[in-house]
Amino acid sequence: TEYTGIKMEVVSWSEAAGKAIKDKVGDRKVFLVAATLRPETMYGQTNCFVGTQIKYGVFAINDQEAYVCTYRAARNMAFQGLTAVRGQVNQLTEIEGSLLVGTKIKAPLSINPEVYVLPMENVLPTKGTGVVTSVPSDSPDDFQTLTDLRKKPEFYKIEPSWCAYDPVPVISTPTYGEMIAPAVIKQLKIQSQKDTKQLAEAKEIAYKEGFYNGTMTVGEFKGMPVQEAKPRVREKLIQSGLAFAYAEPEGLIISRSS
Ligand code: ZZB
Repeated sequence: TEYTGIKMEVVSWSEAAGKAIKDKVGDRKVFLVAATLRPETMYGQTNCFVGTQIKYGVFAINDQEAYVCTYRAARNMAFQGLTAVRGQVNQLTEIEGSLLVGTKIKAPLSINPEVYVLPMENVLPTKGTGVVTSVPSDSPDDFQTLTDLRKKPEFYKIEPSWCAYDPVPVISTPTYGEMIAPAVIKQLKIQSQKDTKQLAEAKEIAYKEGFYNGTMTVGEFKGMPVQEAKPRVREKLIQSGLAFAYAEPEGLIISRSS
């Protein structure tokens, strides 16, 4: 699987993450790195998700930059030539996902340029980087999780202001209008992020609908079919240093339909 690694620069750490990380990274800029298959939706990012129980590492990529992701992802990146020394993983420290919640980060290309890190129950430690950028307009998982968090912020131990950004329309389709994810969530009568079976079906529908029938409604490629805009947005992100190509070795992937 060929992902795009989105570099979300830390603007301010949560109190707990600040204590755990600040003096461990030297002068490096630190980025949470999200793996996405939908670079064209980055205009609509409203937050970012981590798994509260997942162990993340902070990895030195070189003397200037450090990435926050799972060890597994850092190792793959090292073998894809993204680190100063090929194949070499330099872990500066480790941190649990729960402590990252509340950190403020930059969201490349997004209408909301700075967003917060929030908890999601269904983040898989075995896929991508373990960091998921959230586009609730086009990802049913993201829409449902954001809805859950907004209903019960105390339960999820978050400040209401961290999940205050509304979904931003990015893609329109003839069948689902200007926001696919909330429409599919409603159609399948999904109630919570615990409805994982229906959410997998919703994701499948949303992927197909967006890719084959979607038209961009924002950004530089507004009016263009998603199929044509997707590689262009990706290229633009990579050229401007906001993202990089990240491949996941075949056979280790939890398949989309499973
Ligand atoms: C932004 C985005 C916008 C995404 C969208 C999807 C959609 P797949 O197809 O199963 O490989 N993701 C990435 N890593 C993880 C993880 N560790 N655990 C859970 N979810 C993860 O899934 C790839 C997509 O799943 C990625 O693309 C990411 O969310 C999420 F509008 O990034 B995506 C209809 C989907 N729309």
